[in-house]
Amino acid sequence: MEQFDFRSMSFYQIWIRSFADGNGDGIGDLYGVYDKLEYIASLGVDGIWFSPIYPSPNADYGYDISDYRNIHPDYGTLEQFRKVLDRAHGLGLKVILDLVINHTSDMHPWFLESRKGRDNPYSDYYIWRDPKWKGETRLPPNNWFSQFEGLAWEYCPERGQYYLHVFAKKQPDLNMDNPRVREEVKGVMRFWLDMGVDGFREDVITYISKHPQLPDGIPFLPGINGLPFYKDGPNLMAYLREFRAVAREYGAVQIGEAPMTTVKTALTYLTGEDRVLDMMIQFDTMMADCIVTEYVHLPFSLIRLKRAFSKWQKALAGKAWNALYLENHDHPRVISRYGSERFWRESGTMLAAAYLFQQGTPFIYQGQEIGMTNIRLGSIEEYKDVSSINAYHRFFTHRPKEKRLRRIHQSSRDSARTPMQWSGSGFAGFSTVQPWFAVNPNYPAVNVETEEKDPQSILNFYRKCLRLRKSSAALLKGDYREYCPLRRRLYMYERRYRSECVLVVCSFSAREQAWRLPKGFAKGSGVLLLCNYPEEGVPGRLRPYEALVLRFRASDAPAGGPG
Ligand SMILES: [Ca+2]
Repeated sequence: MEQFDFRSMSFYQIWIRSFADGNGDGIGDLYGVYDKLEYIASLGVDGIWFSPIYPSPNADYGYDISDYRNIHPDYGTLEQFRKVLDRAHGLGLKVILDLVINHTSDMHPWFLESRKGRDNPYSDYYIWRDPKWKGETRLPPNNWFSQFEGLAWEYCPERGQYYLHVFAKKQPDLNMDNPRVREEVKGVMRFWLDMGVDGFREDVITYISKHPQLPDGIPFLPGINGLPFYKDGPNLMAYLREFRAVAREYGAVQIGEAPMTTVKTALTYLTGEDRVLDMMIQFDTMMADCIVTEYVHLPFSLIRLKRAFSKWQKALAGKAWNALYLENHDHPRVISRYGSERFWRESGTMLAAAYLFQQGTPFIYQGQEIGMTNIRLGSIEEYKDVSSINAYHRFFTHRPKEKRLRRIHQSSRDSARTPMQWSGSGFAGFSTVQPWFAVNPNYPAVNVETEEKDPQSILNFYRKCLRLRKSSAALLKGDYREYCPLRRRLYMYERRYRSECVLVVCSFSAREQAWRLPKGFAKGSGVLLLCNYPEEGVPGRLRPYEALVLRFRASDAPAGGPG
């Protein structure tokens, strides 16, 4: 079946537990989602990506699945999901589910069987290895660390073997080399595609094929020392081809999450006759204020961000398609990172313009469109996320508590997981009872209801941007070109298609700064399509975090191909 036109679309990501509580138990659910579908459609997006909604013990909030073919009882039922799906389709929204097949929950029936012994039908569904012995001491099969907590191996006395978990202990890695496991994956895909789901976002999909020997990793790289032996493994392409064949029958779209991937590697999956993925979620644009993960913090560098933006824009140009995002459930809020909480509205709107007009399909994470910011909880006990809690207890333990907590404030994924702020009333209108997780105290000012009424709000700016993107061939399919890449506080890029040229100018500064049209643009010929300040400014000066979007005829713009 032919694929739908995902390139002209944009998607809204729902992390359901914190989106909207429809049945009054303090937990977001599909009843709440159902009630908010009109709101989502009103943003101008064309689809929804649901982070996992399946049964899960929530060791990693849904990314530890215990049943691939059902809905978590906290979130509703299959029947309610069908209602959401039908209504979403009725509103013209595609629905994409998270496919998490690198690992399951340790409570998945497959694992419960697998751990029992070496001779049952599920014995080889996971990656089991014998211990290494050093005299009387039992050691794990290799020195890999888990990305979430401690070593990547957990001993199971029942089997007398270790199982591999690249993430949390309660997330055993599936053995994708077992053809039966791959058949299970295909069965799961068909189950949801038959129901009418339009595609999948595939969690850490580049990790599913492990090096057959599982050799020791570099010892001094905590967290990711085994990465070279489980990322882009020898059989990955073959397995992705198998899954692609299923998706192709349905015209389903596949978006692969690929931590630490390079453009060169990404292109192998995104191009060629047997293109196995439609888009990839790269992490480079999340690294402008950190190294490898947010927990290793650096001051924000616009140069680094621009380099990441332009690297992907150029490398994929004419060959493949980008997935654009600045936020998701795995990263702190972008205003608190790359913008300014002091210039909250200005930087929140500017950041929208900085990425929504690039080449690619934009993803907007729940709450991003109203400018939600990081939460700063008073103690580590109030945090919920396994990786945040582990980072606090494991690293920099010699430092005073306040400093360690400040690091969590900066880096925790939990900042993306506070309840969605719908209104200024109790619990931010998310629920009628105490929500499962802390509400950001800024909700009386930052919420949907207030921003609906304000034409200058971040919310309405997102709407304007998405509408503009849809109406412009240059923004949808034009070439990308960056100007003044060395300016430390200014990001300027152009999109051009045939006679239309759109120039996007973004200030990343809390102060006024000078700017001028790049050489070759005819002065006074640009039409201002969008600005994030209500009043007109002074020519040649950008106000704090100002964003301008200007349209030119290509004949009034500099010649030359995209640089
Ligand atoms: Ca609920």
